[in-house]
Amino acid sequence: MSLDLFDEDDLQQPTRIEQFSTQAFVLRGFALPWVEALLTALERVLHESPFRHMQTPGGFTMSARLSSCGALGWTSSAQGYRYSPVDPLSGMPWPAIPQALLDLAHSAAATAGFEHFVPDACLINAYAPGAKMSLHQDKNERAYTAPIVSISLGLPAMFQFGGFERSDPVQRLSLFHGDVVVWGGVDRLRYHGILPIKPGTHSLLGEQRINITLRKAG
Ligand code: MD3
Ligand code: FE
Repeated sequence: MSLDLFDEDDLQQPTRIEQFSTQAFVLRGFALPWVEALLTALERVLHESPFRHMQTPGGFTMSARLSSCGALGWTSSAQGYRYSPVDPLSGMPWPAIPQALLDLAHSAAATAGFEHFVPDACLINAYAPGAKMSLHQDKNERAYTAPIVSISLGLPAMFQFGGFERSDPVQRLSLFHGDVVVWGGVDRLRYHGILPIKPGTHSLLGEQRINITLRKAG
């Protein structure tokens, strides 16, 4: 007699969900089946709207490079941050959000309990080793009822999430290639950031981390 330890059903791992706050979840490896499609889609988006460094309103240069796709993209200047329907680099509308990203975001949001998520803004951050994102709140979106879905690719990162004041204590969480974070509701306005990326080389993405966030901004 043989035990059927490797039944077909076992080949598709169930989603490992880690709840790190009331309405904040990490879906470990959720994006792995989509990675090839995502990288192909990203290549097309970045050809039209390449990564660029942004200036903060305080006059600093952000260490992560940024691009966007969707009806609204993120822009920043001495005047402040805002969502814009036009890419200031090309003078054209941002590229559409690729279908693979819409599907993944919808499915990840539903898995975390947020039904009917239809994003209209997608920010793409590229971190070289040493790049970071200081503690901040995401509060330029009009709809705080919608969640944000974040996809991590490439080098790992140490994510920080805090409270509702910058000075509140922070918890740390490691994010790896293929992890998807979904947060919304009561956790939507928490301060969060990324510690400086450690040097390394990822087998698919090389010396970088890419983070894709899908939002309902308009
Ligand atoms: C917020 N990006 O683009 S997203 C950003 O990994 C941004 O590039 C980071 O912050 C990045 O605005 C982090 C992931 C995230 C995860 C959990 C959160 C943000 C969160 C929980 C509460 C609030
Ligand atoms: Fe953020």
